[in-house]
Order: sequence, then structure tokens, then C-alpha cells
Amino acid sequence: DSFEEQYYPSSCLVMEAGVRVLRRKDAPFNKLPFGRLFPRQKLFRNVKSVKSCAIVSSAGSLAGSKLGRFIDNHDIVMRFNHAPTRGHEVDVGSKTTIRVVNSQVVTKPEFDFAHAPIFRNVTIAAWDPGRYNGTLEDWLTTADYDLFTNYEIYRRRYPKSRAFLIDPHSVWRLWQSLQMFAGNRSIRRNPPSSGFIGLALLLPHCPQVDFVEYVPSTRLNGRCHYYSKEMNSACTFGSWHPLAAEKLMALDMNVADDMSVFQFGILRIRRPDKLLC
Ligand code: NCC
Repeated sequence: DSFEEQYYPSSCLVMEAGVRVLRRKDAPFNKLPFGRLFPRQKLFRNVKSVKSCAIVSSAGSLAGSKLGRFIDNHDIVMRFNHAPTRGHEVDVGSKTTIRVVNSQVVTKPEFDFAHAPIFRNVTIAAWDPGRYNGTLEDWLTTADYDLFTNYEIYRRRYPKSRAFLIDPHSVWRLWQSLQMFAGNRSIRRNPPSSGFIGLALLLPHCPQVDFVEYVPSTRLNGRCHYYSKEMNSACTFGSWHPLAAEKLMALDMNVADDMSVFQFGILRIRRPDKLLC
């Protein structure tokens, strides 16, 4: 009874966090004019036909990877924040289905969220953690960055857009799953990175997720992003986000062999069978 009973798949923990986007029917938004800005559509279209998904981390070690074609071969491709494809197609591909963006990117003028072409014609899932035990009402006034103003501008400007807000409670539930995985090593009480939030958001909709250059491969080069020259290992191993714990948990879910993970930089995560969880 020992090992098998104690072992609980990490992918089940991630699924149970229930990372999701806010819907019109969710209180208090069902009673607020703001809630009518939420798209009526679901986050993903035709999920039944989705077989494979790629998540492209923004890591510097994607540079020179030549994984573009591999990435574009997936039904859904997820990217983060303002990470570009143009000029980097060979390494990161050109297809983008969804961008997970943090509230700084929605808010800070330099990203020009409401106008920049990079945020158009893709699904957007924006997040802000708010306070750990805050209500959704609190969140509307105490978000770390006021993403609501630009979200409203964007949605009014592009009514047909598919831009969603991630339920902040579900972000903190994911943090709890991470803490559960970490056991008695306590992780800092900061939200998971966009990368891990993205994984948790996508996994319920996708039988198989290839997460590219999240667990660092042997291409590790000290660069923060593939699209800039900035050197900063904290981007890979974490300083504010509990990134190292996230990556250990992701590696725990991985079903690909070492060659795939550490030479090619591809982690493969299968959606767990309901019976398993
Ligand atoms: O850097 P960032 O992340 O946009 O990267 C997106 C996701 O890719 C994974 N990543 C990135 C770099 C790296 N060397 N290794 C990686 O594994 C991570 O999973 C990361 O989440 C974020 O999570 O939203 C973050 O955003 C930036 C920044 O706000 C935006 O890029 C806009 O400039 C944060 N940096 C700062 O605030 C300075 C970063 O901490 C987290």
C-alpha cells in the first residue's frame, strides 16, 4: 500500500486548480456592467478536434533551436506577453492561437495593449493575481496593475475579439497546487509565472501539451528572452515567481525522454485520465 497509494499525479493537481477565465454568469460580474465586456464565446473553439498543443516559453535558449516548424505543427500554439514571432520564425514558428499576458503588459504604455498588432487576431487571456484571499469585488479595485481600463478599451474597440480575463482565484488555487507538490518546502507566496498559468489553462482542453524550452535544455545561454540580448538567469530559475518549483512540477508531469527534454528542449505533458485523478 505504500508507494502507489501515496503517489498522486502532479497533472491531477494542476487540473484540480481549475484555472479558468471569467464568464458573464460569474458573480459579481453577472450584476456589473463590466461583466458584459466578457466574450460570450468559449475560450477555445472546436476543442473536440484538438489533438496537440504547443506552449512556447519566452526563454533565451529558444534562440538557435530551429523548433519553429515543430511548434507550428500543433493545433493550438500558446505564447506569452509581447514575445514576437516575426524575425524569429525559424526558432519559434509563426502560428499563435492564444497569448497569456500579465497585467503589466495590459497596463504599461510601452506595450500599447489596446492597439499593438501583436495582440490582435489572437485569443487573449489576461491575468492579475490581486490579493491572496481577496474577493473578486476587491480585485476590481486592488489589482496589482489596473488591467480593467485597457481591457475595456480593447473590448470596445474590437467587439469581436476573443479577450478574456483569468479568474484570479484560480491563479491562487494553482499556487496552492504548487505548494502541495512542493510538500514541506514552502514556496514564496507569489503567483505562478504566466507560463505555468498557461499550462494549467490549456491542459483541460488538450490531450497532449508540448512545452517548449520551459525546463531548460543544454542550449541554456543565460539570456532572459529569445527576442532580446538581456542576460539574466533569474528569468529561467526565478526570483519573484516560484519558477523553480513550477519547472520541477512540470518535469514531474513529463512523459518524454531525456533526449527530448534536455537536447531538443521539449517537455511533453499528457492530460490525465479522469479516472486517474
Ligand atoms: O518573461 P516573461 O514572463 O514574459 O516570459 C513568459 C514565460 O516564459 C517562461 N520563461 C521566460 C523566460 C525564461 N528565461 N524562462 C522561462 O521559462 C516563464 O514561464 C514565463 O512566465 C510573466 O510570467 O508574465 C513574465 O513577464 C515578465 C514581463 O512582465 C513581461 O515579459 C513584459 O515585459 C516578467 N518580467 C518582469 O516583470 C521584469 C517576468 O518576471 C514574468
